[in-house]
Amino acid sequence: MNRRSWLSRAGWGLTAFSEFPLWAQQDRGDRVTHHSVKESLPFPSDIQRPRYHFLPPRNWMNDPNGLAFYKGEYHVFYQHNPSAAVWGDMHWGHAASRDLLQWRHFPIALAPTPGGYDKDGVFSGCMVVDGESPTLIYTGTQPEVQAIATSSHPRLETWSKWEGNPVIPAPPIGLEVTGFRDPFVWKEGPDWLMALGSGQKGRGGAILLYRSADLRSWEYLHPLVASDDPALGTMWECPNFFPLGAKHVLLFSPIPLRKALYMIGSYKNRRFEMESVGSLDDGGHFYAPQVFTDGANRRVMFGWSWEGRTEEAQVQSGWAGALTLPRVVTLDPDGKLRTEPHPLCARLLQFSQAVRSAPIGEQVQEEIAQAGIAGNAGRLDVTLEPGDAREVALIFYASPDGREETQLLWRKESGELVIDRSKSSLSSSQNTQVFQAPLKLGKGESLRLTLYLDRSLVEVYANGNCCLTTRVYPSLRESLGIRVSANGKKAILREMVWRPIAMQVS
Ligand code: DQQ
Repeated sequence: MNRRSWLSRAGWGLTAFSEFPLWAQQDRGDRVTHHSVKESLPFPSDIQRPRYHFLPPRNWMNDPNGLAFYKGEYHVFYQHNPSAAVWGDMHWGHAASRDLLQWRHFPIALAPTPGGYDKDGVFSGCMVVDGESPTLIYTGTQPEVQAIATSSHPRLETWSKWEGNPVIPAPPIGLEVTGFRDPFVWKEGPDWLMALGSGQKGRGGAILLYRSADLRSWEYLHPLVASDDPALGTMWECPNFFPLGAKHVLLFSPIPLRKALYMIGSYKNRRFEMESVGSLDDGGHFYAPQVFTDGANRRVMFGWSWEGRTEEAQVQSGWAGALTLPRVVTLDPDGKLRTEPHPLCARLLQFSQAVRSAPIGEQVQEEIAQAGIAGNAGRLDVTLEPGDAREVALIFYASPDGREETQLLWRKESGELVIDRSKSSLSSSQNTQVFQAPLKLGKGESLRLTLYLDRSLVEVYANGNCCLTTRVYPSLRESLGIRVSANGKKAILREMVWRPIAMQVS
């Protein structure tokens, strides 16, 4: 395994453009259950609920499922507990969007059938279109089996489970598996192929490969890829497998690593040979992503951003879990995976406020404040030249009295970008663990940061090659301040641009 390739690759840099027709496209008047503006603000006094990341109207969500662009609309299905803000009683929630940003929430797409093969939960899966027939392929529990459902509804609002389910009733004979779930299906010539998350007892993670002619009758072929490296976990959840440039990419979420990894390699004779492995996101709150192809043929990824607070705090707030922004996945010319926010994200933003070329010191704080740069819902672009500094910091969500603040630090010596949440919240219900991503800067290279701040959900993109999704829960309404600091005399703030968001989405 190429250890150096553990560096995650992420992109940054969007051109903002301003206005967006708010909820104008939302209510087409043909459904009574569509979100109205009023319904979209179910938690008016909650200062931690994200405003522009996707999340259900209420209660729990985890992995994105069945992502698809179908008949001009983007569809997101997701693991959902409809009756509480904690994991359990897994259903598939469903929403659709024309722009990947504003969503109409639909009724539950799939629910457990009492006494059936999915009585204990409708777990993760994907969607394909089989001729004219949109089909969901998912895991039913307990035990873990694979099943399908089809829809003839033009907007995919109603689904029927196939009467012959489950389509794969048990793991292959002779394999002792540590898990058997989360089908990812694609078409290859006349065949449907399925990559299934698994692991071999006493060995390590594995992805099992199946083949079918009709999505109903499946034949086990062999492991698409398997590992006996303990550093890569014991069971690989939520696989995604797709061609990218001249290579193939596998995404998976290994138990017990609590992060999502990618492998780049070659695919021959229906076996995947891994050439490099890396982390998709190092912020500690990104898991089980899914990739689909958008209207312009881009590979687009949504990840699940889980909470970083206690279950009690989740239940009290009435919601838990969100999706990241959609990220475009590409291969760099040097063969590394890059993820950056989808160009449509620029539509979220409005006018900008900026500070340019100022030495980092007391004066610059004045300039930032005078420019009106402050807030908790928008995009912040910052270019810093560290000069002789061993450490530079971008501080956000800072209260005027200094009691709350979140620090993003670049450390020269360790070559790391660190997110320090130890002072993020006065509430003890927040997990304050520190997260870091490797980030070495070449001689004279600037630190280029793009942050999407959305109340408790923060996405950081740095220098086109690292990405951190992190949750923080400031408790004070006035924790909105933004500052920079450096422990050297030559550090310069080359540019700071703040673009607040222009619309209310969640
Ligand atoms: N979440 C689902 C499983 C999947 C896991 C259950 C990953 O299908 O393996 O909610 O978070």
